[in-house]
Amino acid sequence: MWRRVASLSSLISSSNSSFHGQVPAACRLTIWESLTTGIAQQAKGVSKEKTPFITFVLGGPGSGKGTQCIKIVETFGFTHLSAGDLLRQEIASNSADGAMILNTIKEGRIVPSEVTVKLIQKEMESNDNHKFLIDGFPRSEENRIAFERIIGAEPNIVLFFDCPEEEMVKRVLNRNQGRVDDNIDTVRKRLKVFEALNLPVINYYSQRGKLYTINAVGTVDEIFEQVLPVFTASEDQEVSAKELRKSSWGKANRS
Ligand code: UP5
Ligand code: MG
Repeated sequence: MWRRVASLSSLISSSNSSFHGQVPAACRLTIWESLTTGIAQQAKGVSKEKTPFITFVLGGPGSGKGTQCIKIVETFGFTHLSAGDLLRQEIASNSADGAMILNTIKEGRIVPSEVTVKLIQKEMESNDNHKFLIDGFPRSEENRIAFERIIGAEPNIVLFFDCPEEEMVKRVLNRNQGRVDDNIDTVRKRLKVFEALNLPVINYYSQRGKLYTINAVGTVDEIFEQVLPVFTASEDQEVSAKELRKSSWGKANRS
């Protein structure tokens, strides 16, 4: 199994050539490390029998996060929590924070961390699934630290959809779903915020060996082909960790 993991690692490791931002070369995948970290920790802010398996899905506006999350859900049975969608639901429900959230999104800025993390926490708590795809979050170091403080967990995997700016702008402006932030002025602001605040988070996870960089140019299926092995490898690891626990339990009971 170790050898299999190592070979998968090299197959899906992030390559510098496909990165359009500033993530350094040291983006090697350490699947085993990221999985065992997740298995060892218990999320204090989410009371569950099973330890959550958390994937953060990052990338600039229009990089295809939501589109790929739908396919990951279909194939691997995750629960998809889009931070942007949760915030838009708050606006639609006329909650106390609705007006503030709407103004922040129109400006392409980041909603205060506490607000977003509480929405994510509520969804995680009320869901029976233990596998979560958290899409479009954390967007800043402050977001990341707030998540760790409130939820008490780190992600097992971080996916980064790496896409050139002109492609992201084209996709967002062609979307036509009536989003208040899908106009050229706000898109430019969103891109600036992404570069200034989200890239440091991506660098952080790269240094922690948790980052999987996906080249987000191509058809939806071509991009998903790169995503597949990340989760196939992690599923294998979940099974092997379970077997490991079972066999050490057996040994303990025999002695
Ligand atoms: N499309 C997708 N893949 C394609 C492909 N391979 N080829 C061609 N077209 C492709 O895709 C965008 C469009 O491109 C779609 O029309 C799709 O069909 C097409 P999508 O999958 O929706 O991309 P995604 O990366 O999800 O883009 P999105 O615009 O949702 O990303 P953002 O990160 O900008 O938006 P989000 O909803 O996460 O956040 C919006 C705002 O909320 C933020 O700007 C911020 O103000 C606020 N926010 C916070 O403050 N905090 C948070 O934690 C989250 C959000
Ligand atoms: Mg989205």
